[in-house]
Amino acid sequence: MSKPGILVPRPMRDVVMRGLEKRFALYKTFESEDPDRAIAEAADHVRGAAILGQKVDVAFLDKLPNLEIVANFGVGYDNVDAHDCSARGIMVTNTPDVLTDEVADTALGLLIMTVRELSAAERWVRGGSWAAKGAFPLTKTTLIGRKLGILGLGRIGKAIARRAEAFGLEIHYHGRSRQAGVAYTYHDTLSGLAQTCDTLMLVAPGGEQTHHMVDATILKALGPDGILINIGRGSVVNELDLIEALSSGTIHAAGLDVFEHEPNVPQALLDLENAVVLPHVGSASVHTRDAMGQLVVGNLVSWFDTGRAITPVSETPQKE
Ligand code: 8YV
Repeated sequence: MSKPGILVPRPMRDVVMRGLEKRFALYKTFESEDPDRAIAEAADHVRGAAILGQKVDVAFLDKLPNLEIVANFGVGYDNVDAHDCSARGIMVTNTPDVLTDEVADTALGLLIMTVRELSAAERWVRGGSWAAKGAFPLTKTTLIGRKLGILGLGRIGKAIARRAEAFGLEIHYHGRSRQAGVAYTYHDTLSGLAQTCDTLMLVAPGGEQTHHMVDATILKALGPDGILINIGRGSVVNELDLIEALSSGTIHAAGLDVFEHEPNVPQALLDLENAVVLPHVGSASVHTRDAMGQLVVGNLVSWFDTGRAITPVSETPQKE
């Protein structure tokens, strides 16, 4: 029997390429000078796709009449229109769990960097200011006694909460519904959460439902001592409102791993001393990215061996 065809529109980690090459006929259309033509030529043979960030929408699906499964590299899959896939009977998988601890660790690191101004402090040493000017100014904010509000208490949100508990923070959350078996304080609105807390940790997925949820009103509710951390998706925050809030002192500081138009970060944000910016590195260790890659391969192999995926997304549940 011929090997199932897998579309790989963008280069992926070695662990993915090697894993897929063993089992499938790969269509690495990024190698073509005309990727659109390469996709059209491969289309009839393609039964699966390994996806890294690019849009999987109706236009994409229309090109691939025999597609059975979209294996997304990443836990977030706002790049994939999972409802359209579901309507066509196409399985969608993501890479949960294997990145939870890495992203939660990064989130706590970013929070401490932001509250204690650690990137500015490092620049102080490297720029010679320690020797030239003396001690780095005391930070106006401390982690001690903060009230942490988490938007999106999923697997990663809970791992962040567990770590934050160890730091002695009081934990609150907002999400679509109150969660059973969770001792943290639930708020049924985001503005209620922001009003109560001085630290807001965004772990929400991207997509229409969360687009610009954090805007001028929420930032005002967070207040002048407020710290905003975004480890989820840039689209959740209205970046212009955030720049204004940071410039005017509406909130104290922000730590951002994700942005609205990655990899582009507005110059106005880069110019602000009270913004700590990271280049979307939440899960970005070799260990964790390899584990994510293995799960992409595992989902495709499992699908074509057994008709079952390992980690289907909620819109395309496994049929029993
Ligand atoms: C990756 C992520 O940056 O898993 C996610 O949702 O945002 C990150 O782990 C992404 O998968 C693209 O490499």
